[in-house]
Amino acid sequence: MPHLHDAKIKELELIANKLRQHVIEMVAEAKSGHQGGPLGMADVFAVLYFHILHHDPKNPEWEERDRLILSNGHICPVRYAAMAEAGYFPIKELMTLRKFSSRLQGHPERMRLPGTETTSGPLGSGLGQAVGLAYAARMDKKDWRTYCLTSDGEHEAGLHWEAVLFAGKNKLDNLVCVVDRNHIQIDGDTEQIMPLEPLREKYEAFNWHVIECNGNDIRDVALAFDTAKTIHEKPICIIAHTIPGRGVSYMENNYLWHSQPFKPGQAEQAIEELRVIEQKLKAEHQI
Ligand SMILES: Cc1ncc(C[n+]2csc(CCOP(=O)(O)OP(=O)(O)O)c2C)c(N)n1
Ligand SMILES: [Mg+2]
Repeated sequence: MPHLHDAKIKELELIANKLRQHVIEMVAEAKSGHQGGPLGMADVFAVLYFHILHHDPKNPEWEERDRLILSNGHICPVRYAAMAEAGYFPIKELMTLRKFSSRLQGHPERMRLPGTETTSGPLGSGLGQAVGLAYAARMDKKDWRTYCLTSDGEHEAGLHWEAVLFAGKNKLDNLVCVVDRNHIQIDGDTEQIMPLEPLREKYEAFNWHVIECNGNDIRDVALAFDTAKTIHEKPICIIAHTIPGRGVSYMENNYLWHSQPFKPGQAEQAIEELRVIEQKLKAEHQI
């Protein structure tokens, strides 16, 4: 099992913090967009783009790259932030989020932005696409892996479970489905609107290997992805338990921050709180 050194953990924690700051600045500038999911998933994106994925930001169509499918397209601000930090495009382009003719639309558009792999937004459809890619990789005897990020709310779509069935039947061990288990959707708590539990047991019943992790703990997230690479004969589901709005006190666990415009002063407060966390991380790690 690859061991992550403390220095690498700190580096990833600081990157996740930076991604969160970008998300706030982007959505504030756009005057619309999603905050809860992107902030909750910043640690997962930091680990993926800066530790797990085989990719080449200067050559997004590199044939051997791992494929990252963002099924819950609405959390794309954090993907754009991770891509910019990784070198896919200039960081200043992040401020064009949701603007007319921008490559960074409110939901990702593959033809506009190389590296996004799919156009997404209609929830429930990403895993089916990811399953197709993983199946094709196996047919072509390719080593690249497919990662599909999904939200908990989109598990209410029947289409998603068809893909779960197919992957389980075909033992797609080159496929990882990550669930952002943040317990919120637009209108409130998933368990009140359409209960998903027992989620782990559901995936296991469909012949998947399930790993649960604290999605806001870099070490735990990295361990989950590294462990996934060692699993054979089953597709892997990583249930990442996250806090929506992570890092901003007034947003955490409040479903209203799935998406809503900032009121005057709120974005500034969010940035201030994230900068305090950044300074604390730097002081702890003597950077
Ligand atoms: C098929 C489809 N139906 C409805 C929507 C509208 N929609 C966008 S986000 C969302 C909430 C889904 O919950 P989740 O993705 O868990 O929200 P988050 O945790 O990111 O706040 C809905 C219903 C959509 N994008 N696609
Ligand atoms: Mg959710």
